[in-house]
Amino acid sequence: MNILVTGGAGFIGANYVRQVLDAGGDRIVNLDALTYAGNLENLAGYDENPDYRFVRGDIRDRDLLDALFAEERIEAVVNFAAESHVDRSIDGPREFLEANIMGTQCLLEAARQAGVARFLQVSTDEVYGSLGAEGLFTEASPIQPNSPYAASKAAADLVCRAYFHTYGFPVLITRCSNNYGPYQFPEKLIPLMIANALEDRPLPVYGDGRNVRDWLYVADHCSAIDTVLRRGTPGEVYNIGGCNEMENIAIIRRLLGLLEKDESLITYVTDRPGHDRRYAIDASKIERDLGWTPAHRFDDGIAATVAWYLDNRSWWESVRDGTYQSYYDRMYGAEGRHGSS
Ligand code: NAD
Ligand code: TDX
Repeated sequence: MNILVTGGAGFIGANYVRQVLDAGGDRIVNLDALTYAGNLENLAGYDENPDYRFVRGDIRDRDLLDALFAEERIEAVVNFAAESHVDRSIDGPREFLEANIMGTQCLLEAARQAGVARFLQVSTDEVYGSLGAEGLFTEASPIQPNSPYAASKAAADLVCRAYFHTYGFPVLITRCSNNYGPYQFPEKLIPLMIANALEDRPLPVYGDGRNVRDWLYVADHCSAIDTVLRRGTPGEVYNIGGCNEMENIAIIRRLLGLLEKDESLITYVTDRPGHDRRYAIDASKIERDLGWTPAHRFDDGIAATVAWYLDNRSWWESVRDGTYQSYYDRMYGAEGRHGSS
């Protein structure tokens, strides 16, 4: 297939591009705006692959999309492109709404006009809001987003839904739980804690540290996306998860253990506003209908992730300077919202 991957220079997109090109048999055009989160280092070595082309551009650029769909004879789209960090969305919601909602609509419209056969929207469990101590999100759970990021992803999902129902455009939606693994930008919990611990810097734990996330190794998310892209039923939503709920503080203690660092680095800071308490995914539909299950156990995935950050120190050190550093200071510095409490 000729696949347009958007946001393929980010964390999950780059892992997906690698996985598909390594498997062979498809051509990938990777369209990425290279925001602070996009990094071509994530695809180092793939530039020479004849089945791969990188294009720098925005999913809101309709003329560029029309040209790409025509010249590359795109048959399928996988839309990873998005602003993805909850804390940044609290700091500045507007770009999230513009990129994630209007960007998705622009991409949908261009793909529809071009007669694309499959359009997969990479969404998130955050569109369902927060769970109490019991229960799991199913595909039928109400959409109740709580952060500007989650609201922007929920709105994009609804636009996708409307394109299926109104135009019969073959949209598939996946909603995955928290990912971890190589190439994750060190603003997200796991890589941030690894990098800070390796530099003997404080590990900022929001609130009481007992919020629960359901962690999935990124390669498993990518294999699930690929399964849905090729075999999912248009118009359907598929939850993706690892059945691996953990409190943040337990993850942090595990990382400190693997890195042989002291727990005195743990620093409780002011909670994230509107912080969702618990996410947990019921992924029985994708298992039942498409036969997908995760291939990596958490113990193995987290050990591989820590090993990757140890082996690729120059990767995360270089993304921690410049723009990222000034953002980091604003969020966590003395006057930042997350200053120590
Ligand atoms: P990321 O922030 O690492 O990467 C996003 C990529 O999109 C970057 O390369 C960026 O340059 C690009 N991008 C942003 N805006 C763009 C635009 N307007 N046009 C073109 N490119 C643009 O994000 P990620 O963690 O890899 O997440 C990828 C997708 O998966 C997102 O849609 C996110 O909502 C979703 N998701 C993420 C997780 C997770 O745990 N990280 C879980 C479920 C779903
Ligand atoms: O410094 C921190 N301290 C802390 O306690 C950071 C960055 C996070 N946290 C907490 C907040 C959350 O409870 O850790 C948990 C995970 O935080 P993030 O890594 O920011 O992820 P989350 O907010 O759960 O959202 C992620 O999963 C769903 C991704 O960033 C989204 O893109 C995805 O849709």
